[in-house]
Amino acid sequence: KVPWFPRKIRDLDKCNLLITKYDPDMDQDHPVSVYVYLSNIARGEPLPRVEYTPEEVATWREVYRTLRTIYPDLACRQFLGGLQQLERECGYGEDSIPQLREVSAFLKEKTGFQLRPVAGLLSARDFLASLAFRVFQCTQYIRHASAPMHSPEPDCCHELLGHIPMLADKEFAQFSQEIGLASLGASDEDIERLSTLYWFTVEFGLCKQNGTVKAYGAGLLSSYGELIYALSNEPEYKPFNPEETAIQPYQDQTFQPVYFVSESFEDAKIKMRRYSSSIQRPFSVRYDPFTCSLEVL
Ligand code: H2B
Ligand code: FE
Repeated sequence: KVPWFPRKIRDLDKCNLLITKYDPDMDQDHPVSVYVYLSNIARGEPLPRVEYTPEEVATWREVYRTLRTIYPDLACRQFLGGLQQLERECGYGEDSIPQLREVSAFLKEKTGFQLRPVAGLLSARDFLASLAFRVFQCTQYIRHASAPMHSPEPDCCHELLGHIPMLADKEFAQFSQEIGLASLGASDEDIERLSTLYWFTVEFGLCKQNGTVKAYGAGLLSSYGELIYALSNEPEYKPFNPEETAIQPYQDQTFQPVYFVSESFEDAKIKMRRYSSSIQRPFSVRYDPFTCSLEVL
């Protein structure tokens, strides 16, 4: 039996299964900020504007300033290009936390991606399904002020600094959507493998550029400590190869012991495509960008 999957963009209203991985009552080491709990945004409603407190803006400033200094050396070209555009055209900077509404409008013009606010970690299936529609589910709250350099859960520093600059790149946007399309109606085992691939590419991926290894994964680009570590000579590097990468165990509590390096985005996309087409499904899907819906063949 094929698991249910969204066919139209408004079906994403049903892709809202939140996972409680880090229960603040259980894990006293990770204080969480007071979440901005978001009701499901009904179709067509504008993204809510958040009035961040001065303390929250101070957290953002510290994160932005610290990371911004190391990006030129360690981030890939596409990321740097995206970030510069966001700084010029979308008010990115250390003085204020960008509003999702503006960032979403910016992305829509660059790559057709749009943001949807989400109150925390979503199930892998729901999260990946939204990518098929070029919708990125994005948290809007910020990490707790007592731990500005670390957040166990995705927060707006991770999304806005790690993910958004990459999603402004056409090729990367395509890569992300294709992982999403491959996930629709897939078995739980295939979702697990696609999540692992997502983890080692979109979150922790490295790629070669002009003979040097650079970071493109959002988990790296939003963590000062791990970004430096990943590009030091401590961790192990393996060439990105979906069959192998998909079954590599990963760490979500500490730094990764191993990172996968792609020759280029082009190369990663071709390999992922080949992998995705090997996933057995009794149907195939095609995305119709005019109606933002899927044709299931
Ligand atoms: N949910 C949210 N809100 N943000 C993410 O970045 C995210 C998620 N990543 N759910 C997903 C899971 C990822 O770890 C993969 C697909 O499992
Ligand atoms: Fe992420």
